[in-house]
Amino acid sequence: MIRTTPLIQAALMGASLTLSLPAAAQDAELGAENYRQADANGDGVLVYAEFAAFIDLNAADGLGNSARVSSRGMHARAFERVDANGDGVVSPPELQAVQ
Ligand SMILES: [Ca+2]
Ligand SMILES: [Ca+2]
Repeated sequence: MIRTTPLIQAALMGASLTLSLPAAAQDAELGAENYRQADANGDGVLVYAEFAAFIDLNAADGLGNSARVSSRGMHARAFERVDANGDGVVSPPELQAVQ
C-alpha cells in the first residue's frame, strides 16, 4: 500500500509554478522538480525553511554548489544572497539571477 504524503500530493497537483528554464538542461529540470518539492505550501515562492529544503534536495542531486552550502550549513547566508529584494521569500526570478 502506497501512502501519499501531503508534500507529494502538492507536487502531483502541479501547482501553477512554471520555471522558464532550458528544457534541454537536465540539471535545470532536476532543480525545477526540487523546487516544486521544496515549496511545501505550493505558493510558488520559498520561505527560508522551504529554501533550506531546496538546497538539501539540490545537494542530494549534486546540483551547483548546493552540496557545499549544505555541508557547511550556509543556508541562511545563501538565502540572504538569493533574496535580492529582501522580502523574506525567494522567487524563481531571484534564483535564476544567481545561477
Ligand atoms: Ca512556499
Ligand atoms: Ca525575494
